[in-house]
Amino acid sequence: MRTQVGIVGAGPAGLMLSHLLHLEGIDSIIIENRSRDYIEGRIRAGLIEQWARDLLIETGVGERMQREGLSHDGIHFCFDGALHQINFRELVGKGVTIYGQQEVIKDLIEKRLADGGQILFEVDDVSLHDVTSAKPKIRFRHGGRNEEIDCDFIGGCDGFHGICRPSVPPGLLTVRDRDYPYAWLGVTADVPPSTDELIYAHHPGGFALHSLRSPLVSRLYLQVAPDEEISAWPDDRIWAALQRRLAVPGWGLKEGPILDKGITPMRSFVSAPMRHGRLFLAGDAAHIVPPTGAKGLNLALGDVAVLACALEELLRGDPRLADAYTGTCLERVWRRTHFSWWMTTMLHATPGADPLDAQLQLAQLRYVSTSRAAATSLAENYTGYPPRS
Ligand code: RFL
Ligand code: PHB
Repeated sequence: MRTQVGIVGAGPAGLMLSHLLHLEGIDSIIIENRSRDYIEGRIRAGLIEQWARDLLIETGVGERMQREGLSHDGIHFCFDGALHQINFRELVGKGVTIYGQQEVIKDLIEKRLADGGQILFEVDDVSLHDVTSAKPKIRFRHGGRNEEIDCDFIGGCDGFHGICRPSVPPGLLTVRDRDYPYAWLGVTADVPPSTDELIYAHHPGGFALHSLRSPLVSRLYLQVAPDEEISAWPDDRIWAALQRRLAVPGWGLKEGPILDKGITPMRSFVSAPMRHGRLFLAGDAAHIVPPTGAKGLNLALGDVAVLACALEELLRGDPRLADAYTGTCLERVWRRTHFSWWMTTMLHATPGADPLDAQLQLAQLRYVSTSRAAATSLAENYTGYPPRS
């Protein structure tokens, strides 16, 4: 097989990269180790920044999101037993959209296939070869056969546990990372949301988040220990903890059947450079943020918006954007890594922390909820801004 850009991974990064390249007349093949059903059903992020929403609409994959996505103008913090609203629209003139990542995936797959794009699902044994030569190759098994894609460039979009980042010789990568001493237990519940906007709760018993997926479906998260087993959390224990952590006089959390539950570790991770020869890493393959700032999906889309322009120029013979790729992306990545770390440390109960820490968290929460200057900074970071390339 031969293509201009071989892409490993059909997550938001890989699919959007392929879509943007197609719009510039550049062909690509995506290989994905899971089935289409699996990736279309995998529940993950739900929050799309305004510029990312605009990008999906402008490039022709935002129609269903415009119909079914929920526009939010702000969020609530819950602490000291009360809700405190931060109104982004009023502060920075922008909002966010709630639309499940798996819905973005479905829309992108449908569009890629309608445009004649090639996505090979359920591939195995993927390996990269000759990435520093002019003729890089991707080898894999598909349908019981050994296959090879010859390409000009490789998009390494295979997420945190993929093979692309480990294909860079270890001595060439600098990694900065932190594992947080907690995880999130996330549930999707068949019950109308009890809130119009997301609620981020700080509570001595641990963080909780009330998000949503539609007018009929709620999405909720609880801070748990990093080594917690899901079997230790039957549904009634989950609801009891959510009721305790989200308790506000005069407001009630509605309960319903839990459709899906899982535990996600919390981690900050940035690896640099994001390019090695003709391999370009994008999205979770290069960096991870804890989900408290709702940045991971948006960062993945930002990387590939930069990468698509860089590859287009490179194929025309101009290397400048490609040479700047790591620097351009990492500037945004570090800003969002900081914001995600800040939200995370402000909102979670750290096991064994000095009582002083809890008071500092509350002081910070009261400050962002009452100071227009502090709230504006939060709003600017939360609603995000487009990548520049
Ligand atoms: P993905 O989505 O992990 O996609 C990588 C794809 O590559 C495939 N793959 C391979 N394919 C071929 N060969 C191999 N060897 C392969 N190895 C892996 C995988 O099957 C997969 O299909 O990475 P990408 O595209 O970089 O996208 C990143 C986002 O998925 C991620 O950052 C977000 O989901 C993070 N995140 C959130 N981000 C937001 O912007 N807003 C949110 O509200 C938000 N909430 C969340 C989140 C992530 C969560 N979890 C479960 C990690 C909430 C949660 C709970
Ligand atoms: C979600 O709806 O899944 C979600 C929303 C906001 C976050 C994290 C996850 O910060």
